[in-house]
Amino acid sequence: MFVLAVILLGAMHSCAGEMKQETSIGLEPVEIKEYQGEKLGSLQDFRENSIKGPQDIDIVTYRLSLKGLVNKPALYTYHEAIDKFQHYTKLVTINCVEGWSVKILWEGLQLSYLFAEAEIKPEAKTVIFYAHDDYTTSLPLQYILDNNLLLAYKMNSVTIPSKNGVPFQLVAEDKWGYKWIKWVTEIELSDNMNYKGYWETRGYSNDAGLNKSFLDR
Ligand SMILES: Nc1nc2c(c(=O)[nH]1)N[C@H]1C(S)=C(S)[C@@H](COP(=O)(O)O)O[C@H]1N2
Ligand SMILES: [Mo]
Repeated sequence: MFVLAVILLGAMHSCAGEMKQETSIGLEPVEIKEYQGEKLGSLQDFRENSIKGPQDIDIVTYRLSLKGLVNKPALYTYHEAIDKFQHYTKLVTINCVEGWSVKILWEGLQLSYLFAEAEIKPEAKTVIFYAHDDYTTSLPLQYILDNNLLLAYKMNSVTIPSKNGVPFQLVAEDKWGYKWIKWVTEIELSDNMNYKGYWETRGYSNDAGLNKSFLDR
């Protein structure tokens, strides 16, 4: 059922007009509005401010790469990644430095399991993420492990729409929105603790803790 929905969604992208009719008959996933008594934000609440605008990713040719300081580099198709690892849900709010925030129920893979599968080398200290729009960011390996960070493919029970980062968006809880990289294509284990991503090289704090100013001083 899920696989079918994804195939139909994929097809919808390429031949919008005809397929739309089909997906609305029972298969269209519905965004949930509440979770365990808590009111959720909506996908409509996000403001699109990505560096190159929404990306159009072909889920059929898409690959997720795990590389760098690992014994077993890996290359997964969308379905391989989703089928191989256990799924987790988390209720987390994303906060953009522009002053808006959205509380979303995220569903995704736990990065620590992808790392375990790739067999991280002891020298690895930092995780660098690369996206389809050439956006990059990084986070300390320890922070990712301590917080069981998710690589999400669903938000509010629907597959992440392309504008919001299909196929994967990082749920970087307790960090400002610019750490929540969308359209993730590559994950590199590195020993470079000073690596700076797109916004970090433009003056935003590399720590990006929500409890601090995002301006690097
Ligand atoms: N690939 C990519 N990921 C990105 C960005 C981007 O420009 N490109 N912008 C970041 C910023 S600044 C924020 S606040 C969040 C916003 O998520 P949204 O675009 O889904 O609202 O995405 C982050 N992830
Ligand atoms: Mo942001």
